[in-house]
Amino acid sequence: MAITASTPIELINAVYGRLPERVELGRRRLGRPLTFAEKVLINHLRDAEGQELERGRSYADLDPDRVAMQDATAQMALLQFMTAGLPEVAVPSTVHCDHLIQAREDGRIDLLAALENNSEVYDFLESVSAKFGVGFWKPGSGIIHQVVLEQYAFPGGMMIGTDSHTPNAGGLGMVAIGVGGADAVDVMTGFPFNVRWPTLIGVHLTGELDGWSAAKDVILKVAEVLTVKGGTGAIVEYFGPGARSLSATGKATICNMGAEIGATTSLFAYDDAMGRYLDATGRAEITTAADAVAEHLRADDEVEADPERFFDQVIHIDLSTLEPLINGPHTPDRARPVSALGAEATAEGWPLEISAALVGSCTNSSYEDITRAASIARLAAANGLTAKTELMVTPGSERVRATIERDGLLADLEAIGATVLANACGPCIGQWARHDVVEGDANVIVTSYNRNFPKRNDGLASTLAFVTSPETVVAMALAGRVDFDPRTDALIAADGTEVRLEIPVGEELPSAGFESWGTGFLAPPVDRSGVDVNVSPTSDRLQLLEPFAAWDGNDFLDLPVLMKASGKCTTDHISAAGPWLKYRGHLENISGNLFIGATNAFTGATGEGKDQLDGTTKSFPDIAKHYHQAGQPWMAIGDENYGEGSSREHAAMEPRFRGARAVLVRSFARIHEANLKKQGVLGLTFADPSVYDTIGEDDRISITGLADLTPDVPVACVITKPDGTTVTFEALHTMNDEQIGWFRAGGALNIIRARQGV
Ligand code: MIC
Ligand code: SF4
Repeated sequence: MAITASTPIELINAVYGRLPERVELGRRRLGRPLTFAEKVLINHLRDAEGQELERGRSYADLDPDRVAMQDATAQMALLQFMTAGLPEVAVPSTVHCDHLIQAREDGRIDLLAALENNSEVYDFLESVSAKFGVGFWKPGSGIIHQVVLEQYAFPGGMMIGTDSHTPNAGGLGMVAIGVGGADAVDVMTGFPFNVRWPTLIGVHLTGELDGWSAAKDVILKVAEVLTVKGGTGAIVEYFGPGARSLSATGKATICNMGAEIGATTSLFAYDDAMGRYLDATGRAEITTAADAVAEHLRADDEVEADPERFFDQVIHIDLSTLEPLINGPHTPDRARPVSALGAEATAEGWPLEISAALVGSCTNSSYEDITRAASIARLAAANGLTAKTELMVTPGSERVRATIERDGLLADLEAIGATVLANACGPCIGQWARHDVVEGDANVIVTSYNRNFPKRNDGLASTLAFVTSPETVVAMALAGRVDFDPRTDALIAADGTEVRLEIPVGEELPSAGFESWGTGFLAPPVDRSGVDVNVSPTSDRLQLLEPFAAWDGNDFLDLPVLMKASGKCTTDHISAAGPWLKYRGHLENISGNLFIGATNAFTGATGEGKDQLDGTTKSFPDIAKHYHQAGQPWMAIGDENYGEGSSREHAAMEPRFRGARAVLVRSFARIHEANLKKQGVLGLTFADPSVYDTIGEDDRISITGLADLTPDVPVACVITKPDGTTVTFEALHTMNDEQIGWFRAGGALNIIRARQGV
């Protein structure tokens, strides 16, 4: 299998070759027409005849066409792969270096600094990729999802990626699912990808976007309707005439941010816009191949005619009536029209002044996005205006960056004061050396990113982050205030004249084509026998993994509650990013961030609680370390949608490493629940959510009957209060037989190892 910088047409022909037959089989088995997502899934089933297909219940074994990993998660994924005893990966896989570049000065200088500061990790990733036959995209080549969209995604394909925004590739009609590293290891070792057969949410789009409304507003609207947990377990399929009116990159923005509603993935059917994007990115042969099977790369006609019959839920959005929206702070489902933000900010006591404005990220840095944003900047500069706040741009890939530079668009943005950062995640994931504000300074930032959890961008709890489209970010940067509606309000130039912004003008694709491309990709060598992978035993960035111990067969008795989280507890709260990203390859060191962002439900404090062994108050990671050293197993309690956000399996591996036996919550986000299962931690939900309230700081909890763990059968639990009284309750789990096996083995990787005989 040659690992190349793009998906070989032979692979696509093989997928399309079996598609008509699989679609027929799917229609026969389900006895009805199919949605597009169903066609793609059925075409990737390992056992298309035998697999149970009960929505929201059956676990399905699928064979994705490829795996993509970004540097911050690839380290742990590949450290796990290394322990599995295989000579090479079983499916085409790539690593993308994008998360570890810190925004400090500008793109060029920051990239050089990153190459130096992260050399040990980059060398590891490059050599481990070379050793096991993985394609390697060097730092500076771009953000994983943008590079995948430009190079690898294809309509009707299926992939997994160790990043929650992998569904970005749904913009090119791919079923692309974000997973933890252990899931990637399954697929890279030749096992199927196992996921719940999804429920289906249909989003019927009519009308066309106009004025200041952008693709971003579609997903901000959907997130407002569905909330951060409304997509859990579902694939969101967009369809209708409005869907066909959107560019492929606009579709990608919408699918990307489907992660924010917890969806398994989101996708659009193949259409002309996708064909145009494939052609523009040098993949006309894929367009030809897709055109030949186009009828199977969309839902059957009956679906669009009568969607309620086929989807579990249908949302109708008329794009012509969609207003420009902005969401935040702290949660991606809190949207309102841009025009209403000023009043809300005043009522809430949020600052009206903006301290920084950021454009780009994997979500919104397409050619179309930047042309729209630059059109605003050009008009402003021509009228003597500059941004009233710091303005930064993170291009999604070197290909986009070089193209927008060539076409003068970066110059337009720089003319109003923008700084162009590296083609990397940067401030989107806390890689931002920010000096203008400190903790406690209430300040507002606006971004065209996707997440706005507290502390995410700059590590400061006092920063309030709002998410909107790139063009609205630029308009707000020019105003320097959130109470500015670019459609109705005027800006005042230095000479006192009033300037009104015009409607942004975008170009879907560069008329002169994309800049040529080629730098940044390293194919693995043909002869890999001489490649050494070095992990220094004294490194503080990398640490080889020791297998976790198998379950000892005993019930979990009298576990202390190390942490009971109140309210939102995302993976950013459980395992912070920013400065901690440097330890992503060192399980022991990164465990120093365990739960530091979580709100202690007993005290309201952040990141600290009571050590039950010595009665003192300590940081959560210190308590975990103490319990670990003392051999004291423990558990954690969480609220709704626990583990929302990132795919980072560190949020499951750290508790596992420190001795957590169970995590008991009101509800889980999908990827995090899967990550806990994979690592052998019991993920439980309260059968009666009100039991959450009865758990006290000094209570102990026993989880019993574990020898008889059975799918669909609740687990019996007992709370023992400090005065000896007890409360019994039931907890639910979603493990099937195979997953119960992972728990018993002490993690799924131990099963792979056993099968490989290591
Ligand atoms: C994110 O956007 O939160 C990240 C950083 O890309 C994560 C991955 C990670 O934590 O490494 C994600 O989305 O999965
Ligand atoms: Fe990177 Fe941000 Fe995209 Fe995550 S959401 S992949 S941190 S740019």
